[in-house]
Amino acid sequence: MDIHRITPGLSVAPQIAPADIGLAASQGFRSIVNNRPAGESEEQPAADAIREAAEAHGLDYREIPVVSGQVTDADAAEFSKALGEMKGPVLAFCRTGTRSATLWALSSAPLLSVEAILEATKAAGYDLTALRPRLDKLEGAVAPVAGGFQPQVAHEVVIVGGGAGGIAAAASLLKRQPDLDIAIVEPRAQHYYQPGWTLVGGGVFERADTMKPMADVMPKGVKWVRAAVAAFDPARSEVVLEDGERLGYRALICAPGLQLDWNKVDGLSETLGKNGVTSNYRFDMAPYTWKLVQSLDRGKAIFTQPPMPIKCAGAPQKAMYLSADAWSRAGTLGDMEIEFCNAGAALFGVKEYVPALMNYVERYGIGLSFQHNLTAVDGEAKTATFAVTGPDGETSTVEKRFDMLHVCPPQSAPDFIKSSPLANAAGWVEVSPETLQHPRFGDVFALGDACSAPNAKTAAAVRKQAPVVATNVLAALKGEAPRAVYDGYGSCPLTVERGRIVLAEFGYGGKLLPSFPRWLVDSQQPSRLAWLMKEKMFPPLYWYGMFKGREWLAGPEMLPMTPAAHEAPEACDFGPTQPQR
Ligand code: FAD
Ligand code: UQ1
Repeated sequence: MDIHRITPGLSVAPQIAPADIGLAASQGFRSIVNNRPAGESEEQPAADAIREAAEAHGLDYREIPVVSGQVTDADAAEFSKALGEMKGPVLAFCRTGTRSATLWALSSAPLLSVEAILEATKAAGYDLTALRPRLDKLEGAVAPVAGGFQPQVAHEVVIVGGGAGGIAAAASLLKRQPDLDIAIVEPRAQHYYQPGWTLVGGGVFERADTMKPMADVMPKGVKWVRAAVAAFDPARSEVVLEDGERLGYRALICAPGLQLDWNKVDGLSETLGKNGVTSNYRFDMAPYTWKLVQSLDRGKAIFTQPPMPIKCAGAPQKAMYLSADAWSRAGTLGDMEIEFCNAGAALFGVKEYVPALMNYVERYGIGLSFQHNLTAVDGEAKTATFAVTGPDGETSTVEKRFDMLHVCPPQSAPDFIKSSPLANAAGWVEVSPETLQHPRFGDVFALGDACSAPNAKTAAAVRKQAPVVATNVLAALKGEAPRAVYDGYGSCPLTVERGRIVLAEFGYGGKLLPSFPRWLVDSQQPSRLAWLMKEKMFPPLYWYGMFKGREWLAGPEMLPMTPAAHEAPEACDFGPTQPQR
């Protein structure tokens, strides 16, 4: 099969046979358009056989027959409409591919310049210079057809987000294929090392230690598109930027992080950063946590935790223990009343770590209030309101006074993800938890906080996810099934006191996955060595390990090649593939 790519959403080919359809599917095509009238020549395969093969492979199929040398504007309009309606990328064919290319050229003329059209078709192997007078007449003449092609740039891989997941995935891809064409779409000028914010709030790091210019973390060779993605058009393999520009891709990696929903708590945004209300979940606010801790020598401190999932589920407690430790060292702990108000029903989701944490809860005299969900804050009155769910399931409202309030905000998938075709019912980018490939769009992958995999949302998880995504994306680009699998690893270094950490490391189902032997770091006990790692080793592991493609202790587990994947190209579908063990 002789495929000529015109745009990321459309390729054209000379006559294809029913046997070619499986190969087309394995290369990522999701729809077939037949532009050849039936019975044009004797050797022409029956259209019905092609339709049946397409249907058998789950591809959309449509016939828009046009007579050679007589392509009409109405044909072009029908073709454009079909492209808008069918799943992409689309493979269109006729006897030589010229009619299909001509249909694209005519349908694109209202939107693209004539030069761009002629260049794109020439690059694909079709010289349509003879069409120039017709294209000149059409240029800009018709309002864009809904779903018609827009001017666009395309990359082999487009990554949404230049945070932990986006940069790590790019680094892992480049380690495997240094010349890969990758664009990262990221609007921010700064990259934040968020795991450091707990230590800023605990007076150990300066906030400047947790930030680098985005330009400095972009891997060499990657194109940084300084813009925000507004929408996804996975049927066409395109993302839409805020200004309406489109970016095409052969593989998409989504890593836009999650959204902090400050406004879901009434009055919170207005009072954050004053009146004793703070949060380590913000770069600019973490220093205020430490300032408050130092300035308080008596009174009531409340630490809140919203419903799961949140990023770094231990962070609300970490802020609390480090504050309590500081009051303890200052000799004022006895005059402080500390309360942990948690929307959930347990101190930590993996039961093995709870005893070590409870020791600290008792040592610091912390009151535990479960099923307490923060709903409102009145900064001036210094009161926090909670929706409290009782044992009978009934909800009541409880108001508490505070001198210091550390808020971990409610969190959800970014709005532009929630409203996209990539989202699952809960709003996250839907992925297979093992391969991190989208189950409906085989050229889409996701990692980090925005993906639906049920792991602990941490940078530690990203460190293990990035090599899995990189391996599977490269397989997908070759039309192969993904074979690298992620075990759900995530880690939460719980700073129980200044100088000691309970290093929780676990995978799917709460399975303990310690990186070190017990004699070195007993993960269920506070460890000095783990603190040393958090302070001295994890930042370089992040900046110079996972951002440089050095996959220390993070090599992905590979599934064996299935015989089918070896022998029959049509069996290694580019589409959704669950690993078979
Ligand atoms: P992020 O790193 O948040 O990056 C997302 C990126 O996407 C951002 O740069 C953003 O600008 C960009 N973006 C957003 N919208 C768009 C758009 N529309 N178009 C393009 N780009 C967009 N993890 C640990 O492993 N250990 C810890 O100790 C730890 N402690 C933490 C403590 C705190 C207080 C916090 C807040 C987090 C902590 N984490 C910790 C969690 C860790 O920081 C996150 O899990 C990790 O950063 C997730 O990476 P990500 O790439 O998914 O998201
Ligand atoms: C980790 O890999 C990581 O990201 C690089 C973190 O964030 C900075 C962490 O907090 C942790 C705990 C890990 C896990 C790494 C090891 C070696 C246990």
